[in-house]
Parts: sequence; C-alpha cells; structure tokens
Amino acid sequence: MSQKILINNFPYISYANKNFDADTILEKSRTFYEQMDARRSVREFSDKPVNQEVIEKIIQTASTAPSGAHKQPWTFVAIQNPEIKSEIRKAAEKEEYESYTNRMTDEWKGDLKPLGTDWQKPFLEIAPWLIVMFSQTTAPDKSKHYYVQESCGIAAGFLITAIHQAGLCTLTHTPSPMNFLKKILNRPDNERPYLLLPAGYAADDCYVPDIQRKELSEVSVFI
Ligand code: IYR
Repeated sequence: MSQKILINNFPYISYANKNFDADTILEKSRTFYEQMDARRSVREFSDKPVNQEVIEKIIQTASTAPSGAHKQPWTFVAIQNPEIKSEIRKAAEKEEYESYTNRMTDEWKGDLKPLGTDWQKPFLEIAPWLIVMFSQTTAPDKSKHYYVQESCGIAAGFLITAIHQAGLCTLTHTPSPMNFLKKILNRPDNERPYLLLPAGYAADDCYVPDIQRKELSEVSVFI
C-alpha cells in the first residue's frame, strides 16, 4: 500500500518507479513506438457497434491527462443516437461546403489533395460513436481554469491513443466554425467545442493515404 503523508497540509502519497532495467525500458519504448506508428487517421468507418463501456473507459483515460492546476478543463460528449449524429453531419457539411467552396485557400486545398478530403463527411453518421470534446474556459461555477488549450490538446492526444490501443480507429475532425456543436448538444456557456472525433472500426475496404512520417532527425535536436 502506498505511504500517505501531509506536505504543507495537503495529502501526498509516495510514488515509486516501476524498477524496470534499462533493456526492458528500451524494449518497451520501441514496442510502444511501433504500436503508435501503426496508428492512422481513418475516414471510412464500419457501422459495427462498439459497447458504451469501451467509450467510457477511453474517455476516462483521456481525462487522466495532466492539466493546468489539475482543473481537467474538458467535457466529452459521446453520441450514438442516430438522429443527433445526422443533425451533426448536416450542420458540419454545411460549414465544410462553405469552407471548401469559399473559405479555404488554393494552397490549403492543394495540401489536402493527397489526403482526399472534401466537404462530405459520411463518417459522422456511419461511425457508431462521435466524441465531441469541449474545452471549459472556466469551471461551471466561473472559478478559473488555466492553460485550457494546452490541457485539452494533451487530453485529446490521450483520447486518440486510448482509441487506437483499444483496437479502434478515429479521426480528428475540426469543422470550422463549429459552434453548431454547442447548440445541438446543448452545452453551457463556459464550454467551447474543441474537437470532434468519430470512433469505431475501420470499414472492411478501408484505404488510407500512403504517407510517410518525418525522420527522427527532422523532428528533433539532441544537445
Ligand atoms: N476541416 C476540413 C478541412 C481539413 C483541414 C485540415 I488542416 C486537415 O488536415 C484535414 C481537413 C475537413 O475536415 O475536411
């Protein structure tokens, strides 16, 4: 059992290293990299159902993310109701149509060509779950939250990792503007839509772009 003490009058518990040897740590870091390198953003989903309990655990995992002053400034709305998914698809496609037609630059659309995206978002109806992540600009009682964008970015990373490691697929979708999500999902004033992620199985005949990741030397500097 972990040792409990008071420091500055706050409860602390002892935290012990796992005591893996150096070779085991190297092996674990390699294995996890390989698992994560196998993750891909999926745009073609199967309608095969996923148990709510799985989505609950995935959201609990995301909510273990570190956050400013441990305020956990996020709300995850998990949707499997087909009518609400349709409503979200309709509203998202309206914005996306406008974006692809009038708002996005040619350079932007050129950059997206290899990914094959367009304004149509059938996955919003087909995937068994949509998870809409809201950032909380303040707490519900208006008390302060800190580093909200950073905290939510980290939690989104945990969410994506949890979905992938459960053997499911997701996609970060950010229709812009996405205030319609606040309206459809009836969220309070202190919340802003942050990210929309479908979650489920990839379609049987799913193809993803054959993109390559940057080499370690391109993304890092060791000093
Ligand atoms: N939100 C649009 C456009 C889009 C933008 C970027 I940057 C992407 O990496 C992918 C898509 C859409 O979802 O299609």
